[in-house]
Amino acid sequence: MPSKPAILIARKVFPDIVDHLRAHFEVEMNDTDDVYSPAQLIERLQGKVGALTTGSERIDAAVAAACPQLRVVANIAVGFNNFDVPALSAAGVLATNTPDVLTETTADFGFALIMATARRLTESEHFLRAGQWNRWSLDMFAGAEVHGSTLGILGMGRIGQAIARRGALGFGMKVIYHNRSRLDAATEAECRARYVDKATLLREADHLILVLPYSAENHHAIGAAEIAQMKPTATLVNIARGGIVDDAALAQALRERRIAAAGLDVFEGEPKVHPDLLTVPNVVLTPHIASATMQTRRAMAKLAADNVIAYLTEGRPITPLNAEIIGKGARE
Ligand code: 8YV
Repeated sequence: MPSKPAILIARKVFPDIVDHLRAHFEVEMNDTDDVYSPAQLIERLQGKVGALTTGSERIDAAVAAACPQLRVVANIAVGFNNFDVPALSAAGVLATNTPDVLTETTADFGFALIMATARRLTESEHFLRAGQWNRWSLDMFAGAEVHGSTLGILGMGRIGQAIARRGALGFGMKVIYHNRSRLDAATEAECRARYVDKATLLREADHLILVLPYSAENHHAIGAAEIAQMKPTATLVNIARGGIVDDAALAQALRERRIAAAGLDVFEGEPKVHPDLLTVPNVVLTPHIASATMQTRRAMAKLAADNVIAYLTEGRPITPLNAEIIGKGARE
């Protein structure tokens, strides 16, 4: 019997997803949560036709060239800035991501961070745990209103829209947004969101949340100059990607109270966190968990696996990023 084609799972995933893949492929899996070095990744990918990756594995022209049998890379993430998609297309490697299955869960978490940041949840908990709570006072940990305030959203894809709905319908917020391209009128109406330019967004938002994909153009889209345009009472939440915010500039602004507070789920160079962010009190810090419910993480892993299976068995991936190469230069 001919042996099955081989694939690599670059990070530990749920056992039943591995079994699902084993029905079709010889599966090699990184059984740890340690990220392969670039050299290890290339070594492990030798002879593999497919790979499941996460945001931590860089897949670019060098990887494609060093792994000539590789036909498909499936990211267990909606963001795909770890892929050089044009280079993969040029090399004939199909790339996929996991849109939709994480939208609502990630929007829930975005809202959790808005709430926690505005209402000083972790700062006040640390105070209590440290045994410092010995009396109550009228203005103790007084934060910013969320209901009825102005929610600013930078990046208005699926997740941005889901956050807009929560803000407008659940919290009676006035929602403004800025995006590379304006939404159609029906979607704007459904999200109850008004398009504004970036300067207006920065100036008017009481709570600004970042939900845009990372790209070289978006590097430090929020730096000292942008923070300076925000209200001193405003909060900033980043659930998008590290590198979109200049973390050093943000830490300084928080220390100097040039904005009230921030909530961060993603960091430049994570899992390292800028040391200055660890010492300012007015920031809520979480370790890149916006999509982390068991149900959603399972759905993401399943979709990535199904993309590999669908492409390698029938040539029809479910959520491709470069479908245009199929039949026109894709590796066979
Ligand atoms: C992932 C994310 O869990 O989907 C994304 O883009 O940021 C998270 O949901 C993370 O990137 C691991 O791949």
